[in-house]
Amino acid sequence: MYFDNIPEIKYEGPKSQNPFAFKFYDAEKVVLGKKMKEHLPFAMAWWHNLCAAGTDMFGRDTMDKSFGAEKGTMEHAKAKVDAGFEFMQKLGIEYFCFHDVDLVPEADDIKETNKRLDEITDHILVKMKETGIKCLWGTANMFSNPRFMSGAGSTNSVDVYCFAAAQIKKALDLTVKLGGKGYVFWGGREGYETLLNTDVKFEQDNIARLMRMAVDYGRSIGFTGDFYIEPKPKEPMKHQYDFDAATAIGFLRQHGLDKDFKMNIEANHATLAGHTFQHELRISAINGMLGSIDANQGDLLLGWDTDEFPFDIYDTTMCMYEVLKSGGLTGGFNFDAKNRRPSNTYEDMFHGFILGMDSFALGLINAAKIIEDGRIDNFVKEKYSSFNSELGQKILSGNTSLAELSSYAENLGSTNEPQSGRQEHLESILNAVLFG
Ligand code: XUL
Ligand code: CO
Repeated sequence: MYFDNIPEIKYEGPKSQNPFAFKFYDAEKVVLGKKMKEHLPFAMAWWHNLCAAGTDMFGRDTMDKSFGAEKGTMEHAKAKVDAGFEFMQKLGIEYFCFHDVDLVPEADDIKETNKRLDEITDHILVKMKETGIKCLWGTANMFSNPRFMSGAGSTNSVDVYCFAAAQIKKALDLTVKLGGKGYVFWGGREGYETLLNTDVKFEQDNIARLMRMAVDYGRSIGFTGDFYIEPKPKEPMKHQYDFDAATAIGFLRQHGLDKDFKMNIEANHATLAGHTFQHELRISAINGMLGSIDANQGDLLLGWDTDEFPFDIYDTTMCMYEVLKSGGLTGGFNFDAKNRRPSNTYEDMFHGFILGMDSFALGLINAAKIIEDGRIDNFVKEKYSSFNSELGQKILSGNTSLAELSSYAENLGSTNEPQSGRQEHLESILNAVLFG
């Protein structure tokens, strides 16, 4: 037991002052015909919760994530597994996500790393059977090792490209072994620092080739889940090719990968791209590619990826509005979030997840209210109702021409005005629904 002094976290309602209770997340509560826990398949990110200990550019670890073992050993890797499963069980979290090198200390030789990965995933499988906790998605970390300094799929080195291929192959093996629902590509080093030394087309085509090989290999070993691209515009690179959802979707279509891939949308990456979280979700959803979510939030005053636990209820509300309207996720809500550096105790780890899970539960409750209220949806429907006319229908079915539309316009004179967009009114409806 690693978290002896922390009880199982239960729902106690908004009035509860118990720091170790949910105020809004009530797993069994039914919202719009489904239990909260079914709407919100939450996942723990191995890297932030079990590995990251507060080191930043200016200072060392502030948190103790040794879990009683010497760091850099297989004992430590096992202690992380045991602590992680105890943590997830106490919170009622049913999924986890991992990078290959989150699980074990990376050896110099890839064969030795892979042996360690086999050993640790045997142990994880035992824990999964014991607890019923599942794997949401796996991925390969192709950004930390110095060999990836100029990219993985986008590298200029054939050798490095093969190292990337080897890591993806192994990470896919592990994802299948653990029954993962998805496999993520986050292109942390897939981009450039300067165009002076970069052949963008060469690099992008090579990334697509690597993804194609990953799909072929994954399908050949029985992986039936979704591949995901997780868009992010920058950091660590100055420019990253998977800039945002629209760019990534275009890339997938260009290379014939769109049937196998969906988006994993991260809130903080959306705002770094100059979009709202809701925008990225909407663009993915209307293209049939809203797969999974990295649930966190950024700080709009800072220009980097702060990976905070979600707290902004407007954001979680509009997120859940998009998710509900798109029919739910095939993936889940992975808390790609970490405690602030001075929040350095085990208790803080729980507080982070309680905050995040409550924020999404509130978002779900609010989004259901917006949909049940109907005024916003009706307004949008009504806004385009002029296209219900005979001529509007001809436009929508592609059965007219510029000449026909032009002669119609000539007969209109100056009488026709577009209707008000009523933004302020809609914003006030939103507030009334949320706080009324
Ligand atoms: C980095 C990030 C990653 C991905 C997985 O910004 O979000 O942790 O989620 O590689
Ligand atoms: Co992420």
